[in-house]
Amino acid sequence: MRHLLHTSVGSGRRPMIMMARLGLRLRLRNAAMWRHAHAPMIRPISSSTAPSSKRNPTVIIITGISTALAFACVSGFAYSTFRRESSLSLLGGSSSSADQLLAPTSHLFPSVEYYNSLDNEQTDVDKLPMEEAQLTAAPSVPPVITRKHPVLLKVPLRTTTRLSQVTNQYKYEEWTFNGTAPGPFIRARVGDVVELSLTNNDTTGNPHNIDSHAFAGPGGGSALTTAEENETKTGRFKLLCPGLYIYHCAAAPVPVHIANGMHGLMYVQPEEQDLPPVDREYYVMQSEIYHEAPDLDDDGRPLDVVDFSYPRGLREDPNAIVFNGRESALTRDAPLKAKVGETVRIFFGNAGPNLTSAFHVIGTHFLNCYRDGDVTSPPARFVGTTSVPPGGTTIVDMKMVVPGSYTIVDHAIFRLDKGAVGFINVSGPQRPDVYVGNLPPQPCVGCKLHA
Ligand SMILES: [Cu+2]
Repeated sequence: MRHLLHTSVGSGRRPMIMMARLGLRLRLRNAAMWRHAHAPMIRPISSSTAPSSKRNPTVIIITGISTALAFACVSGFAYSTFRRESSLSLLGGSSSSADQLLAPTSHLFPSVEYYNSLDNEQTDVDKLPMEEAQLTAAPSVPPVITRKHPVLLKVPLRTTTRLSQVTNQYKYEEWTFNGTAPGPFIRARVGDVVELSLTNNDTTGNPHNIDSHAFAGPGGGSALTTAEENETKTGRFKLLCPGLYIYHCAAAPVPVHIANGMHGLMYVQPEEQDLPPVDREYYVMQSEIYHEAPDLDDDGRPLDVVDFSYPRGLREDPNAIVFNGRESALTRDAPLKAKVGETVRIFFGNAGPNLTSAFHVIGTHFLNCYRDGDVTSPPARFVGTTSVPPGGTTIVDMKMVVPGSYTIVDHAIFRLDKGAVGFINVSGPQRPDVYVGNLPPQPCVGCKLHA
């Protein structure tokens, strides 16, 4: 891979240099041809009539451009410093948490060099210390990994089915990893070797497997981990790339397994500098539910259990779009919590299977937005809404400045009527200097967006 990277860099630069040289040669040749053609018209400039360099229009233009560029650089730096200081000030003055969140991020780049070494080094797995992964169900996230060395990380996953109240109206048979949909959050460190064992306890007879976007190899691990009923399959996967990745079942028919709940998030921390610390970390996964109309009971009344609908999936017409597996998971059942002044991070994934999410939290900003789960490039700053495609992820950091209820939405906003709503309830003292009206706040009648 290093060879490939170097080759691509070299092969990218060489043609550019050759084209630049060719361009210069052509310009010189054209200039020579022009002088030859216009020779009688060109008169030598005597020293008495020659303009000084100050009067030479070319020099004046170049000098002017240079001065303007220098001024732009200096004023740009001053302005960006002013903007950052102003932003920090609005977020709570010299708050250390906001300051940490918005610290320069140039340290993130060495991960690319680390990738080259991981790619080329053979790991002696038998010499790695063994560790059991700490797995958490949404919306919980395992603690930050503080060790500075790779391990053989054991990740035991088990497939089961369960009947769940996925919408306020209907129950539905979910297909789960470790009893939850979405599956557990897996936290690892780049360089670790994940030993993933998949035990299939699904009594319906369906095979299952794991395709993790964090794994390098055909199928993302699916061909090595396909387990039939009551079978366990184990694979080892070296984590070469840091970032936030989706994992999902890829047994046929793949869309059905993903839509039925077999998906989750895996965060691979960079080798050295992880993301800046925050007060709270949460795990939120968006997904769609496609179901048939309910059957009728003996009395002609509709049942409260519904089955998967392949035709609706093909039409990309979900009955429900939900956060963390079911309608009300982050509203009535368990809204996320924070306090005024705290920093909150959401590891967000979009399991799809079909729709791109316009991920947004009403009333706040993503101070850092690690687009596409990329944690080695500098994050976007002060983002309002970010796109997350099916199979994609993002990581966003917020600071909760004003108390109240903040609404997690897919800003394709009709989807709130299909269940894509969650809350972050923030407690603490008011901040009338930031947010105030002439009367107390009053949610509008019938509003689904505000608690
Ligand atoms: Cu499956």
